[in-house]
Amino acid sequence: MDFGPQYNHYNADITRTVFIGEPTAKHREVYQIVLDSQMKAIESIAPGKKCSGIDAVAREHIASKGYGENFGHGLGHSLGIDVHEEPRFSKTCDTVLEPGMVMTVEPGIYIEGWGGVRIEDDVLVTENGFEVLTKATKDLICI
Ligand SMILES: [Mn+2]
Repeated sequence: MDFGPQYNHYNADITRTVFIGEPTAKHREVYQIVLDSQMKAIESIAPGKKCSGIDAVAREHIASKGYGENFGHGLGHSLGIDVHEEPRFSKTCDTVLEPGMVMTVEPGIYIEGWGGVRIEDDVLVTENGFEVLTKATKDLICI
C-alpha cells in the first residue's frame, strides 16, 4: 500500500507491504532483504553525499542477496508541494544532499508470478545526518 497525507499543501509518502495469511520463509526472507537495504540506505544519508551513492547502498545490498534484477526502479525521490520532485535517489542523479531536503527511501523486490515487497519512509536531511519522519511500524504485518 503506497499512500500519503497532505498538510498545508505539502505531501508525505509511505509504502507498507501487508501479507495476507501466513507468510512463507521466502516472504520473510525477501521482506528482510528489502528492510535491511532500506535501513542501510537511510543510515548512509548525510549532507555532502551524492544521491546516486545512496541509491547504490540499497541496490548493492539487494544485488548481494541475488535479487538485483528484481529492483527495477530508483531508490527514492524528493517530495514537497508535489509528491515526486527532484532530486532522485537513482543511479544517475549526481545532486549532492543538503540539510532541509526531504527524500523518500523505497527499495523493493518484485518477482513475477510471486509478489513483491516495497517499504517506503520519508527522511529529512539534517545538519549532521538524517531524521526519519515516518513513524509507522516496519514489523512484518500479516492479516
Ligand atoms: Mn514514493
